[in-house]
Amino acid sequence: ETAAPEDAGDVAVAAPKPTPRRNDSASLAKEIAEKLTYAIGKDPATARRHDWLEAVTLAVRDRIVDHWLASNSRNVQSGAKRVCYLSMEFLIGRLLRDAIINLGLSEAVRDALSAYDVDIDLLETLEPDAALGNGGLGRLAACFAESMASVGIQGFGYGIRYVHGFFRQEIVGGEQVELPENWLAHGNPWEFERRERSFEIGFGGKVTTIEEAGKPPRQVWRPAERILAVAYDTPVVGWKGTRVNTLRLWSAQALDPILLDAFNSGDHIGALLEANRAQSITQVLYPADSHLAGQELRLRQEFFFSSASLQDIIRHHLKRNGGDLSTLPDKVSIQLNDTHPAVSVAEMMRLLVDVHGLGWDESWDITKRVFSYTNHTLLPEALETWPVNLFERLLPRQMQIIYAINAQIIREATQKGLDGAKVSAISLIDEGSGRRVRMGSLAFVGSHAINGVSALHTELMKKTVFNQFHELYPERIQNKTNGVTPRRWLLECNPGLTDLVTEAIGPGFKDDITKISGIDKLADDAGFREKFMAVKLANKQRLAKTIEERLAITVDPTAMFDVQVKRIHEYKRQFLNLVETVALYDQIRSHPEIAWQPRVKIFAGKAAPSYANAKQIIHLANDVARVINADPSVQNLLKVVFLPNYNVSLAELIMPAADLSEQISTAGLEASGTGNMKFALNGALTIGTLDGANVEMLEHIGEDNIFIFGLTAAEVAARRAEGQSGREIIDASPILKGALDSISHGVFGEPGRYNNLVDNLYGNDWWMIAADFEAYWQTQRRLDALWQDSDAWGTKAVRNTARMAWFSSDRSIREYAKDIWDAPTSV
Ligand code: T68
Repeated sequence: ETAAPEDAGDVAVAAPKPTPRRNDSASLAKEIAEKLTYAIGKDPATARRHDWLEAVTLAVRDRIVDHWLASNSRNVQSGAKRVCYLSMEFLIGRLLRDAIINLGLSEAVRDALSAYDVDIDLLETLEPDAALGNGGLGRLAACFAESMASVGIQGFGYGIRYVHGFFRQEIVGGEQVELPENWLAHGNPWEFERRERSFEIGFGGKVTTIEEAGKPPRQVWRPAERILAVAYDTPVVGWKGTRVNTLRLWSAQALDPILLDAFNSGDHIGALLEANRAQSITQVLYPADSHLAGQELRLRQEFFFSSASLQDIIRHHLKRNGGDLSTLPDKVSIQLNDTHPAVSVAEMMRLLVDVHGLGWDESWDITKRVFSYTNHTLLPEALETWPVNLFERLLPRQMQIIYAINAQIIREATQKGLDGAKVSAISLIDEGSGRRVRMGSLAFVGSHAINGVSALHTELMKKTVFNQFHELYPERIQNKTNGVTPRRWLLECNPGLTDLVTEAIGPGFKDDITKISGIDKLADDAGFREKFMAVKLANKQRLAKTIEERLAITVDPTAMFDVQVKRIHEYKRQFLNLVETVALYDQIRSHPEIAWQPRVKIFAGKAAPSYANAKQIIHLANDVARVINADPSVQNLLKVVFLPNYNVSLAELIMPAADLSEQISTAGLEASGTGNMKFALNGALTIGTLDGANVEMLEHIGEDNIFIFGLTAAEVAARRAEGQSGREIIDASPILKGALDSISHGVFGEPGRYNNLVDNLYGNDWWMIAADFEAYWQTQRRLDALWQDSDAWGTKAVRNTARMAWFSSDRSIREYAKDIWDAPTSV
C-alpha cells in the first residue's frame, strides 16, 4: 500500500524518500512531457488532446500524492478522531480544475502548457464528470468531502464505485431519452485500486445458534453467497493542499472470477455467471431521487457498501488501538447520509456481537455513540422501507438483530408510558401495508444525533415523520443547514468574479469566505457595480455561446437570464414556471403596449426514467421552447431554452451566468436546496417560496434582496388537509386559465398531450400550482420592473454575493464537527 500507509508494509526497507515535486512552471512542463512520453507512450508531436489531458492529470496527481502521504502519516501520528461519511452517492464532477486551484497551480500549469501551445481550459473540458449521484444529496456529499479536507478534519468518504453513473440525457423529439453513461471507458487516473484492501460480503443463507457449555449462546451467520468488496481510493484535495483525505469507493468482485470446474466441463458461459452476478452489484447507479427504488439489487448495494465500510473501519481501529473496540466511539464517527446506509446499524451490531464477541448492551452503546444520521426528505414516497420477507431472505441475521433492537426500543417506550398507537408509530416494523422495515426509524434509534438540512426541514421532522421519536428522545434531533463549497462554486466556476473580488478586497476571502462580506459596502459604488455586472455579462455570453452551439438557439446576453436547473419533480414545480412562461407569451402578444422586459427562460434537469409526470414536464418545456422561439412576434422579449444533460459541469457554466434563480418548490417539501445557494453566491437574485434553506437565505440576504412569494408550509398543509381543488382559482384567473387552455388545447403539441398535467390542477391541486400562481405572476412582474433599473438590480446582485458566506459547506462541516462528531478541525 503506497498512498494509504495504515499498516506497516510487508517489507521493511529504509528506502530514500523521493523528493517532493516542485511547483514552478518549468518543472511542470518537464514532467508533463515525461508523463506524455513514459506513462502514455506518446510523442508530443503526435499526442492527441486526451493524451495531454492525461499527462497533465498525472503530473498534478504526483503533487497530490505528496500531500496525501503527508496527511496520512499525520493521521497516524495524531490519532485524532476520524469521521467516516457513508453515502450511496458522491456527485463529484470533474477533478482536474478543482485540484489545480486547490493546490494553487493555476498559473504554473497554464504557463507550462503554453510552451507546447496547449490550452488548459480546453483540456479541462475533456475530463468526464464523475456522476456517481442523482442530485442534491450526492452533490452535498461531494461538497462535504472537500470541506472536510479544507477545514482539516480526518475525513473518509465511503461509497460505491459505480461503473455506470447517472444516465446521459438526450432530448429526441422533445422527449427525454436515457443513455448509459460510461465514465470509466478511458480509465480513471484519479483512482488507486487497493486489491489488498478487500472484504467479504455475505448474502442469504442461515443463522445457527452455537451453544457451548458455560457460555451464552452465540449466533453464527453462514451466508449462501459471498462476494468481495475491493477498495478504490481517490484523493480529496482540500484548500491549499494542506490536507488530502480519502474517498474510498467499493467495487464488487466474485471470490472466484471463473468457476474452473464448469469451464473445464465445457460450460464456458456458466463458468462466468457467478462473477457476473457479483459484479452486477456495483454496475449502475439507481437514477431515482426522492423516490424509493424498492428493488432487491438496491438493498444489496446498500448492504454491500455498508458492510465493507464497517469492516474497514473496525479493522483499522483494532490495528491502531490495541485491539480494543470499546474505544471505537472516541476514535470514529460515522455519518449516515440518509437511510441508504441505515442497515449499518444492524451490521455494526452483528460485527460487534457475533464476530468480535462483545455483549449486546455494550455493543448497542457503542453503536449509538458512533452513528449519526442525516435526513434529506419528508416525502412519504421517498422514505425507505423494505419488505420483511426480502430482508429476511437476503440478510437473515441482520433481520434478527432488527427485531431485537425493536423489542428493546418498545420496552423503553412502554416504560416511559407510551400507549398503543404511539408505540406502533415508533416500531421499526410497519405493519400497515405488508410488513416492512422502516429504515428511517432504524437509523434514528441507532444514532445519538439526527439532523435535518435546514431550519424549517428540521422543525418539520420533529412535527411529522419523527414526531413520536422526538417526544421519546427530545435531545436527539438537531439542525445542520446545508452549504456548498466556495472553491468549486465560486473560485473555480467564476474566475471573473473571483478576480474582481480579489481586486476589491484582497485575496483573504479565498481562505475564509466570511470575508467576502467586505464587498457589501461596494454595492452602492457605481464603479464596482458596473464591473460586477460586466463579469455577469461575460459569463452570460459564455453560456449564450454554449446554447447556440448545442441547440442552435440565439439568445441575447443582455436579456434577463431566468434559470431553473435541478432534478425534474412535481414538488419542485418546473410546471409552475412553464405555466407562467406560457402566460407571459400570451400577455406579450396581447399587450404589446406594456414594457415587457426581455427574458431568456432556461431549464435543465433529468427526470427519473419511471416518473411519467416528470417526463411530461420535460416534454412540455421542449414543446413550449419550440413554439415560442419560432414565433417572430415575441422574439426579442422571450426565449425558452431546455439544455439537455444537466450535470455538475453544466451547472458550473450556468450558475455564474444567471440573473434570476428559480427556487419555487411547494413550501414544506424541499428539504433544503443547495442550487439556491450556488446561484445567490454568484450574484443571482432569487425568486422563491418560504421553503428549505430559502428561509435562512432571506434572513442573511435581507428581504430587499430576495423575492419571496406564495403559501407557507403551514398553509400548504392546511389546504392539503382540506383537499383543495384548483378549479375555483383557475376560473377566477383569466391569465392562468388562458395559459392552461393553450397547454391543453394543443398550442404546444398535440391536443390532449398534457391533459394529465392540467387536469390534475382542476381536480386536486396537490402541488399548489393554481394556488400559488397569482403570487408568482405578480412577483415576476415586480422583477420586470426592477430589471429596468439596472443600478437597483446590480446593488441587489452584489449584496447577494456579499451575504452568502454563511452558506459555505465549511460552516456546515464545522457545525457537524462540533455538535455531532466531537472531532477536531485543523488537524
Ligand atoms: C436532496 N435530496 C433534497 N435525494 O431534495 C434537497 N433520494 O432539498 C437537499 O438540499 C439535498 O438533498 C441535500 O440535503 C436528494 O437529492 C436524492 O437524490 C435521493 C437519491 C436516492 C434516493 C432518494
